[in-house]
Amino acid sequence: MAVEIDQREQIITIERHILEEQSTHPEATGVLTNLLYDIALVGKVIASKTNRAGLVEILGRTGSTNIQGEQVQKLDKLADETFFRLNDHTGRVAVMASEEHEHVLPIPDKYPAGKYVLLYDPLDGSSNIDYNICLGSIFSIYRKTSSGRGSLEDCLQPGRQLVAAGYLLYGTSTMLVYSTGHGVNGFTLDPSVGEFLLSHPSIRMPDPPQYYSTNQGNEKYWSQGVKAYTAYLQGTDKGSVKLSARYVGSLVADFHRNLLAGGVFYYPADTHDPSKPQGKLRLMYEAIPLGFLAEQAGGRASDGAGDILDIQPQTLHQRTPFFVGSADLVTKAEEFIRQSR
Ligand code: AFP
Repeated sequence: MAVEIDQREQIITIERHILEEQSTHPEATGVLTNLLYDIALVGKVIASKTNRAGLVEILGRTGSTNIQGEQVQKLDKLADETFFRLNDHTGRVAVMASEEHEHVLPIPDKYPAGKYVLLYDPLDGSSNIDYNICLGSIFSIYRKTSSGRGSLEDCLQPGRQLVAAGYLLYGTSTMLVYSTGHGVNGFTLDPSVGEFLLSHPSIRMPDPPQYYSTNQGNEKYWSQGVKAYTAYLQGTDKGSVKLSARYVGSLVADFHRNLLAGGVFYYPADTHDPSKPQGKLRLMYEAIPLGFLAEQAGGRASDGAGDILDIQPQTLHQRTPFFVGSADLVTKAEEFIRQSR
């Protein structure tokens, strides 16, 4: 008896998707393709650890060793090492920088240095670990511009020079969302087969937007412009929008929701901590890669004055006010801030 094959939906693995993207670039050598595979693997490894995060206590902690005789490590350190160790020896990367380290991470001399620069925030939202709330990893890839094995200068490139960026979301399922500058695609990990499958092709931020996301506990430290903007988002004035508030406190989760539902996330400059007048978030590890994805999905990202992607970074860990999401809402934030100056 002939069996009918359901042809309504294609099942596309991340490998196939990346390869198909590569085939549209005849000049491509496959190095970026393989680097993206490597990052998908990083995501699978970190997801397998975050899934077991709550079990550490149950499985036993003898000093710093668990019952399998493995070293018990903090998840953020483990995620950081996973990124580095899966990418240090491949010959694809020239230098790395991690949100967890003060200085750039050179490729060990025993391994060949490649042509790409990899920046990552290995486990964003780590203060949520103990509460079983979504975490994420964020990555950015640039081309090496210096002639050596990779340097700080290679890492300090503006977002307009990005080759690719994306994030892993460790939530109710694990997702990888990335862009190489040709739109944004999202993949969901099927844990039974260990493959990321294309679940969210060609993501565009929908209109009208639904949510605003910010830590409103900081409101008293905000400028008049940001306070007025927030009132606008809440619909308190005539002619303003009326959005619901949602805030997880894990940037990847907040960004992901607004990417799919439409909305704006902001972490403005504030007067809360005089050592961080630019707010909390990092330009290189958080704002630039997510800003790139927002633009690729039809949205925008700004520091309140202009596009995040136009900023020339000065230091690896510099902070920036960050407004990201639906284009109109980000532009509106800039207007409110400009008018209150
Ligand atoms: P942690 O990694 O320390 O939890 O910080 C997370 C984060 O960098 C980002 O993911 C959140 O959007 C933001 O900080 C939350 O900051 P607040 O706790 O000040 O709201």
